[in-house]
Amino acid sequence: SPSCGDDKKRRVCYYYDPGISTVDYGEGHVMVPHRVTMAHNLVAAYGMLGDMRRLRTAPATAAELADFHDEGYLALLQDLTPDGYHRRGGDDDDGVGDMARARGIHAAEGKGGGRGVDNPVFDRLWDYCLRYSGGSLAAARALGGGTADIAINWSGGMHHACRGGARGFCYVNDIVLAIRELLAHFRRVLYVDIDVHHGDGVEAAFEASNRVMTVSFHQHGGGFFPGSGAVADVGKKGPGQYCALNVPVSMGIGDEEYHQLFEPIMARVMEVFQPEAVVLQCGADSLAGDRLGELNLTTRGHAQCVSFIRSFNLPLLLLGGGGYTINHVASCWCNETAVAIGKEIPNDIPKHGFDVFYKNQEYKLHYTLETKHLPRNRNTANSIDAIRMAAMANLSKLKL
Ligand code: TV1
Ligand code: CA
Ligand code: ZN
Repeated sequence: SPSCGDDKKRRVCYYYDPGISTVDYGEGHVMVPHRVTMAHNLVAAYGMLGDMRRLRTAPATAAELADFHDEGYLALLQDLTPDGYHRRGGDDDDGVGDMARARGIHAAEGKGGGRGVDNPVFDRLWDYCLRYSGGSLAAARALGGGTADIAINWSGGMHHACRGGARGFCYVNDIVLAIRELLAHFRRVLYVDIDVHHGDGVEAAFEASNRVMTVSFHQHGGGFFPGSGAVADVGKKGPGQYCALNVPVSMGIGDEEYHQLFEPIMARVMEVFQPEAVVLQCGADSLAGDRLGELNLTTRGHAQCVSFIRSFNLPLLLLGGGGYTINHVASCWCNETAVAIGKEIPNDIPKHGFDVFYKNQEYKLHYTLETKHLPRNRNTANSIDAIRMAAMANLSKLKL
């Protein structure tokens, strides 16, 4: 089947920390960590846990996070409490103060209309950061130590977090931490990001390096967050220039056009960059019917990215990321777990404790939506060709 790539088996390590299952960004927030628990329960219901090794995942330590993050920011993350006060005292006491706001964190505004804040302080925030980062670090170590061919952490993939602050629902950048771990074992690491948003935090962290290439596919234009990641954006002059590649698309792109970009561009990236390991951020907000994203990928089209990257047979780290229609997200990551293992799984969702969540997709893994509910495709054959040619031109300038 085209969605499974080659049939060769891989040693897959799977990291799931149940400690994230009850984490709550606050009422009405679109980011729901529980979707990872739903994915995990689906993976279990399909009988896939026995096909993977599950190694102990310990929460990361503050010292491990300090490998990338600013110590002052980490101290603040640890110190803030949801009621808007500090555990140990910091700046003024007007709730989540100026110091926090400067770091991108805000008191959750419970009352009033409109959308809430992107990065609220919630209960067990620090513990949550340690757990999802611990999973990505453990996964990177399994690949670095050669004990796994593919390592999975669906709770990771928080690509917007910066060295000194939170951004776009991301507080700690587990991807940067994992890549830094991989760099201890591999000469060159490729980062690929199919989340609907630009992977700006990871791109910025490795902007000056020619040992890490970052490639992001994302929705762009019309004020879509974060707004960066134009095709001309290849990084500052220096050794890392052209080691950042951006593939912006317009709303409504479907599987066929997406893969007219993804496959030729990624095949060329593999040729020119010759990575020794790959990190694939599998943000599921690029799926059709997402609450935030406006692309039209199916679960098969999304998984085709995973199987295409897998077919290069390099140590591969699979991470989660965005994804805001949570039954779609769980279906997507469960199916991609099957792709990682190299197993065919039936389309009928098995009966399990969470199957009610899949009622409005008729209990099918590969859900379908009515065309009238989908955003109009604003891409044209010409615009796709132009983006592919511009991306290829950038790649031809990469000299290592
Ligand atoms: C609380 C409650 C927060 C409801 C945030 C959508 C909400 C959004 C909410 C939301 C929302 C964004 C911005 C505007 C920047 C702001 C995990 C100038 C219905 C990786 C992050 C998107 C995506 C941030 C993260 C974006 C990821 N969109 N409802 N917030 N300000 N923020 O546009 O890449 O998926 O939307
Ligand atoms: Ca992206
Ligand atoms: Zn996203």
